[in-house]
Amino acid sequence: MTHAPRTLLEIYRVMFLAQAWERALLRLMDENLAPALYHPGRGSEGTEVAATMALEDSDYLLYDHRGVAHIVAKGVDLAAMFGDFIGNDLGTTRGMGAGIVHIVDPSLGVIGQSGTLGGNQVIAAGAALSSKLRKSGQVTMCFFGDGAANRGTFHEAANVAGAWKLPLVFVIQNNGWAVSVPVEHSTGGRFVDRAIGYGMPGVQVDGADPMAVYEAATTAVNRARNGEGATIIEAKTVRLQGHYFGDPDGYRDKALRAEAAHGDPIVLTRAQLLSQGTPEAEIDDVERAALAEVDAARAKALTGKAPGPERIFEDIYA
Ligand SMILES: Cc1ncc(C[n+]2csc(CCOP(=O)(O)OP(=O)(O)O)c2C)c(N)n1
Ligand SMILES: [Mg+2]
Repeated sequence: MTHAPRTLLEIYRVMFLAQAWERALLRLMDENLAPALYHPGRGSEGTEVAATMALEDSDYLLYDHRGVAHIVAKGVDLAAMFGDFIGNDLGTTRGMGAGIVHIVDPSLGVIGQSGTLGGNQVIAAGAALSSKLRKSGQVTMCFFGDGAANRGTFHEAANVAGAWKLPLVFVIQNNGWAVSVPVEHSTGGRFVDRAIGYGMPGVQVDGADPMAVYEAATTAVNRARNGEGATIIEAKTVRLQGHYFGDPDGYRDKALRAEAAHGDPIVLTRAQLLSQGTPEAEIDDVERAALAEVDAARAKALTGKAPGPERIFEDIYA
C-alpha cells in the first residue's frame, strides 16, 4: 500500500503514542511486571517517527536500541510489543526473550536489529541487496547512533551500498553521546560528510523538526526505490534521559541536561502545530486517544502467559 503524504499532526500523533507507550513500559518495570532493561527514547521521537513514516508497509526496518518510536511508527501491534518486554506468548516472538532486541514483524518489514550495535548496518545492506536482486522495489532503512556509526561495520555496509547502489537509507541519530562518551571525543569530522567518500548523498537534519526529517527521508526513500542508491541522513537529536533506565547520568552536568531539554521534539512539535493554527482541542483529542490506545494494549498484554519449555525448540534453523 502506498501511503499518502503525512501531515505534521499525523506524525505528532505517532510521536506522542510512542512516548506514551514508553512511559507505560517504564511503569511496568517499576511494578516488576517486566524486566528493567531499557534505553529510553525520549528525545529521538522526531527522527524515528518521521523517517519511518516515509516508508511503505513492505519496506524493511532495522531499528536500534534507543527507544521504540521507529517500531511504533512502522505499525507493530502495541500489545505485542508489551508482550515482548514482559516475555509472554502475546509478544511478536511469543516469549523468546524479553526486550528491545527481539521485536520482529516480517509482515511489516520489521526484521530486528543485531546482538551487537552496528551489526544491523551489515544486515541492512544484505536486506537491501536481497530486494535489489529480487527487484521487489523494497527500501531498507537502518537506524543507529553516533557511537555505532564509528564501528567498522558501518564502513563495510556503506561501501557496498555505494558501490552497488543499494536501496538503503542510513539514519544516524547523532545525540552527542555514546553512553558517557561525548561525540567530540569519539569522532573526527562530520558524519554527513562521510557520504561523499561512499559516493552517495548525505543530508543533515534537525531531529526535532519532524517535517524536515520526513522530507529528507522521503527524498532518500524515493531515490532508493528508483534505483539511484543509498543515502546517509544525519539527524541531530538529544538524549533527554540517562543512557539506560536507571542510569544516574552523572557524567552530564545540569547545564548540559538543561540544554538537551530545549530540544525535546514532542514539546517543539506541539508548539509548532499550535503556531500553524491547529486548534489545541484537536491536539488534546489526539493525545487522549493515544493514551487510551496504550492503556488498552497494556491491559491486553497482561493477559498473556509465560511460554512453556517447548517454545525453546521452535524457530531453530541450525
Ligand atoms: C558492539 C557493541 N559495543 C558496545 C555495546 C554496548 N553499548 C550499548 S549502547 C552503547 C552506546 C551506543 O551509542 P550510540 O550509538 O551513540 O547510541 P545511543 O545510545 O546514543 O542512542 C554501547 C557502547 C554494544 N551493545 N555493542
Ligand atoms: Mg549517541
